[in-house]
Amino acid sequence: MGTRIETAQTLSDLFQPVQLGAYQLANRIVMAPLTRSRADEHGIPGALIAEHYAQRASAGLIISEGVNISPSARGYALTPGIYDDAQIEGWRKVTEGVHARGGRIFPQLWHVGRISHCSLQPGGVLPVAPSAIRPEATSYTASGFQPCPTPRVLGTAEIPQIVDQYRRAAQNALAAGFDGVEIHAANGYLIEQFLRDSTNRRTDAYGGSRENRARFLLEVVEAVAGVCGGARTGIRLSPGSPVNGAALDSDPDATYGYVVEQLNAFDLAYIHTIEGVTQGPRELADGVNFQHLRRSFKGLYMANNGYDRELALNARQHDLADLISFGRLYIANPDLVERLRIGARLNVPDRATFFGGGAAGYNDYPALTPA
Ligand code: 8OZ
Repeated sequence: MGTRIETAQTLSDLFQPVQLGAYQLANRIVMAPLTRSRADEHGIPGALIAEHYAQRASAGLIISEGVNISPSARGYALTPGIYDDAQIEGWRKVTEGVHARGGRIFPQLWHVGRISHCSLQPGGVLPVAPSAIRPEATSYTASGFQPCPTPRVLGTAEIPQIVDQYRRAAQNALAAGFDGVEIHAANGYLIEQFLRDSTNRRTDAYGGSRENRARFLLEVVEAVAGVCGGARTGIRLSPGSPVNGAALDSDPDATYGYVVEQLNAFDLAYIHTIEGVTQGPRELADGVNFQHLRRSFKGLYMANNGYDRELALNARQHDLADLISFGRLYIANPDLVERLRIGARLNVPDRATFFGGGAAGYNDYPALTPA
């Protein structure tokens, strides 16, 4: 390459290998989970999706879009699943493509709970949730965005069945060649609906006290880590985000602090935290102390939300995070690691192609150097 002047930025350990649980990652840059609604109507990821992730394999780790753990887990049309053989086969091509380019990939295991619509549910039934509280939120159906209905309350005896669906999804993920899994416990979906006192009015062992509201989350973690091992398991949390009609917990620091302390028993690879409001400002987290969560947790801390090059370099320089995940920037920049490393200009994402459609606005964003 001839002589190159190393700047402080290119020497940042953001671009250096890091041990994350069972794996040495090539760098500390993570592709954040991004729902793009490009699977088929059976939730099977095809060649389009495989190409998309293969293009982004230079990330230290890719976390896939949310993946439905069961037919009832679905709240958005054309999102992929990981509960049947055809889906597992589809994912195998994804993981092979990423591995062939030296990357690592975890699927994000997802159950939407009440953020769904009868038209997306098997048999047209109501979506399920811890309590019968209708969210002020919409679900993306075959006929566009629709208001979510009042959900059906899960019976206590049904809850172990859902935990079991997570367990099987984790087994399927390993069968499909994934390197581990991330549990989606953020953004007002099922796990967080149990956790927050704003969305959980149960009077059984899964509601009431903080310990009871965290029970479902911890049972899911136990099941998934039991399959993958803690060193191949991560979890995503959004203590300060009121999205999907879920008002914040009345004491986020105490509730998520309790969760993180309990997670230490499972030796997870990481917590992946949305700092601030999902897809919104970083600042407005109603005083949630993310650094306290980080210090309470034994594994690595993966920070997310609105990071750019400068914020990410700063986070490493001042040791505010172990890894940084980028969502929006990864939509339009398949070679984001290289662009950040040399400070190159970034492609601008096109909102019109975020959800649904084909290769346009998905696989046609150029790399600096054509692959
Ligand atoms: C945007 C659109 C659809 C789903 C999340 C899985 O917020 C999502 C999601 C985001 O976690």
